Amino acid sequence: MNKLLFLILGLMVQAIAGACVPELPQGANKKIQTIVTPSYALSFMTVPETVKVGESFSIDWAVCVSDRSVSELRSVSVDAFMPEHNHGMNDKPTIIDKGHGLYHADGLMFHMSGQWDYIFILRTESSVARLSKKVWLK
Ligand SMILES: [Cu+2]
Repeated sequence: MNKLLFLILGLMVQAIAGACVPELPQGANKKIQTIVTPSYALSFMTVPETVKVGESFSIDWAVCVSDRSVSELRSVSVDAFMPEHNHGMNDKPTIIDKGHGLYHADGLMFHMSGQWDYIFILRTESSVARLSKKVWLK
């Protein structure tokens, strides 16, 4: 998506929902995806940008908390699921908490073509939120 349009849309979403804006250092990566809920906002990018069936990839993401009533995040992880087949990935990714709401995961792989859901799991002491985004692979 055009960077300026993305920025404008981001500001509109922020204005409407009072959402925070996660700051993900994107470097040369052009494909940032964002998930916004009333409590959280999350931006992520895959490395490589285009994920292919049977090829291992990494994800970098940033999370921020919009709803001040939500207590501090204890852990954030990522997983992926194929809802049509009711299965996940073959291996668990390795997740690194880089601090300041930034995370990195290695070792993800979509082993089949079709629809997958990225699922980010955000845990506080008293709650678990699952933020998901669909992706289709040929
Ligand atoms: Cu499957």
